[in-house]
Amino acid sequence: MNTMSKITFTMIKPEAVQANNIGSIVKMIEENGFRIVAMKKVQLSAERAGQFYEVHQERPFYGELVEYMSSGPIVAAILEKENAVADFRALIGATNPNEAADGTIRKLFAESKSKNAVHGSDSDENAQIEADFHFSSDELF
Ligand code: IDP
Ligand code: MG
Repeated sequence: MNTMSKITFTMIKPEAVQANNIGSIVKMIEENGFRIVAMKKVQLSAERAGQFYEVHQERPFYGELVEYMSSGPIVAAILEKENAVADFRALIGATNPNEAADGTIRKLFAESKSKNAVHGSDSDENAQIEADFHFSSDELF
């Protein structure tokens, strides 16, 4: 287990990809000191999206979330930085863009609480699980 929190996992969500915001979001990620270890554009099946968000399966928005996250391509990436998980959560802002701080990715690019532009891991353990879910070791650089 890496106690330095060197990596986090992110997805640029379907509405942000659809709105041609991949470049703007990646620019903010790099300008804030994150190194891109791996990155790819993929479309998740409903089954894969459901597996990814399995921890939320009892929440009322689970069905909507799975449908949304499989509705179009996403960009998945592994990011490296000291304190990566906490620093990336700070960069993306609150889940609800109406509550996100000025200058955060969600404040700038999110449409709503559900269509909120980006995912960010919430712990070192989940960052590793999520990275492993999307990437194999030969895709990491
Ligand atoms: P987070 O992405 O900020 O960590 P979580 O509570 O882990 O937020 O929720 C996962 C995702 O589920 C959110 O990013 C958002 O897309 C969606 N979501 C969260 N809460 C709601 C809600 O109340 N209504 C609809 N979608 C929601
Ligand atoms: Mg979360």
